[in-house]
Amino acid sequence: MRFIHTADQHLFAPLKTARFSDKQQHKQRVYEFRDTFYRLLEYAKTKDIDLLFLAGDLFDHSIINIEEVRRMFERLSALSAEVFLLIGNHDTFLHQTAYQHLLKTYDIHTFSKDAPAVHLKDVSVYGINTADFNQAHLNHVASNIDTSKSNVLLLHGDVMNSEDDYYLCTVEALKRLDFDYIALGHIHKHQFLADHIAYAGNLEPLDFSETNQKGFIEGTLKKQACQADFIPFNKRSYKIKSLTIHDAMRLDDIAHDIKALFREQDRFQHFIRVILKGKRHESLTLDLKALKAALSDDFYYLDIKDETRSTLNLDRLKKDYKDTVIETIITMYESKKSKNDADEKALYIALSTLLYGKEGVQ
Ligand SMILES: [Mn+2]
Repeated sequence: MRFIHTADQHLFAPLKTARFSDKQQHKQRVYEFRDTFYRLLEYAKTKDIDLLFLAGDLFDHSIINIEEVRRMFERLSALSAEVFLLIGNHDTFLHQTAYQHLLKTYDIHTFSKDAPAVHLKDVSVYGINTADFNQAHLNHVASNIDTSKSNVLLLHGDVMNSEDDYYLCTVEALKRLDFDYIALGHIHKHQFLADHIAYAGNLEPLDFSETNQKGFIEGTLKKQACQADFIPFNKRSYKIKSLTIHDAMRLDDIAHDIKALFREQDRFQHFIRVILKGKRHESLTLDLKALKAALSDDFYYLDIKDETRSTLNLDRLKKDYKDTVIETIITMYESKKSKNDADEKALYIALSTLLYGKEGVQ
């Protein structure tokens, strides 16, 4: 039997940490999450998938529209595959009666504490929702399986870091159980913990903390010989590169080099962050807004971080500009008790503007 294991779609999540510059782009991205999931369902049809495992956090609980959920379930029920939905820590609203009713209406298999198993002809699928998990319950479920059939377990939580709020148990404990495949959700980085135990990861990355490839797991379920592979599937990626500049470079040169870091198809497709490092000339105000604006037609999404150092020498300036506002500003900065990055940035912008004026991008 062919299966697909996917998790953590976080559909309709507000994507607060991705820092979109405009509302339209944010909205487009929210719908891309859904569209990638729909694309996966189309893929499942073409591959004659028998079993679709949704290992939790299909939705994100913040703001959800029941009609969107209903339409999603309608799509799922149109598949010839049997669909199994586990409830993670982000979509606990699915425990509510209205949603449980919808799931039933659309023939989507779910799990509860009292009914953790779905028995089909050759396979039994078990699931413990995040809210229902405890070790004794897992042991109880595992001890009652029929080992003459193929058995699958769906779980949503952490099995690597015992400090996580949703820690379940160790990987070793899972390996000791008699399941032929264990489909995990919660950790967004896809990984195999054994040949038959895997996190699928999420389908589309949420923000710059998720730069690894995204996708799902496709496999063939066999008694004690499960074969499964990761399939890349995301539409967009988050990519981070650094650019070391030198003090002879002006804003135009920097803009040119930022663009040259990426292939054209990547610039127009992905979320890109460039970290500027190295030394900038003391006369250069690194106006990131101006730089981004100059490159806005060349990138789908561009974020620039400034970690450069100025060639300005504060001690020399204090001497050269004694009894002027320049000396005053430097002295004020130096006497400030708790200084942060923003203070330093403000100081250098003020000084280079006073000394050299402001520069734009041609
Ligand atoms: Mn989760």
